[in-house]
Amino acid sequence: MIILVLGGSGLVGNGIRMDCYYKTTPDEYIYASSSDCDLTNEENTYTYFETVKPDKVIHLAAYVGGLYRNLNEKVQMLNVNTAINTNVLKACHKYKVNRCVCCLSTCIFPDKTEYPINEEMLNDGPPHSSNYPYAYAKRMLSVGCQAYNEQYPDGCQFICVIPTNIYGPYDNFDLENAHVIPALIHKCHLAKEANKDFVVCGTGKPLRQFVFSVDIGRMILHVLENYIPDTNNLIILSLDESTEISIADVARLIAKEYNWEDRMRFDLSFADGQYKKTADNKKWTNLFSTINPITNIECGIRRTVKWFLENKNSSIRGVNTVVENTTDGNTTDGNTTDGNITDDICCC
Ligand code: GFB
Repeated sequence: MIILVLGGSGLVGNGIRMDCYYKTTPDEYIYASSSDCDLTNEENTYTYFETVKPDKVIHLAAYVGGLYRNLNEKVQMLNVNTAINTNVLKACHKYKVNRCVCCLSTCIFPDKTEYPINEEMLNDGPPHSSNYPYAYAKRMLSVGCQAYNEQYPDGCQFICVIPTNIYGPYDNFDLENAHVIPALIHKCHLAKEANKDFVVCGTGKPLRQFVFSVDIGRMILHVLENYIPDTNNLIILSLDESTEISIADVARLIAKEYNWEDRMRFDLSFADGQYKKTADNKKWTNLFSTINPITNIECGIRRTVKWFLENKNSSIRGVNTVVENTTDGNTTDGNTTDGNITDDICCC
């Protein structure tokens, strides 16, 4: 079997690479980055699928970023993601792929809603104002998956996984565009080096559920292999809602790794974005109780800081490689996966 991982050179693509559980599989995994194929271009996408002839696809390619990139690049978030998703679904159908797992994010759910959020609540209202273009582009991806599944029941089976905030090695650590954990790891590192304050954006009050990239990699592989489609092909991937943590506490865990807690302060001139998006993982635990995310936030942050320090002089996105407007799941192009994939990443 050929498993094609689109956006495979990024955070989640490497999470899949680093997962021990499925390493024994006889399948051939192809990790594609935007330097292998421009998925915003229909012809390029078809040519690439014709060449690779994938049996199954894991679709991670997206134009993504943290809160501040979403606030500053609304048009790209909508247009680039819509183009990619349209071409990927068309190609999976045209080249008779038998199963495609697409990756969304819990920011797609309504902002004004009951908590915890579950898979049935997707269209109960608009997403948060800070990221609606990205959220609607991802909602349209789930609409596309449903439409193909209903019109071509014997065709490619499309499934959508919906992770909470993901973090880990091989992330984008760009100071402006990155998500909160990689951005703060980079900022705290620079602050300590320069003997300056470690500045956290906003009030630190918002709450998030974080899941480690290797755990998400395993969960996605499990869905690819074992998920039996039901009426609603959506499944939230998350730790339990009791693991929800404030941004201030996350920042403290990062500062602790640098022994720089006393120099932490908040810059209230920055936006807080969505206050919370508490997700319910009951559908997952009911279906797959044996495969649960195992990495707690303390351990995950310690491993990500360790990876950052070990690789800061080689190619880390957003640190010493220019973050181009690529679509590899917020990665820069090419050789980021050449970083040393050490097995010690697998066990805490
Ligand atoms: O991870 P993040 O950028 O995304 O930000 P969201 C989370 C929170 O961290 C916000 C605070 O409340 C920020 O104010 N924060 C503090 C920081 N310091 C920093 C910093 O230096 N950088 C960043 N980025 N945040 C995204 C969506 O929302 O979640 C995306 O916009 C995607 O589309 C992603 O869904 C998973 O969790 O707010």
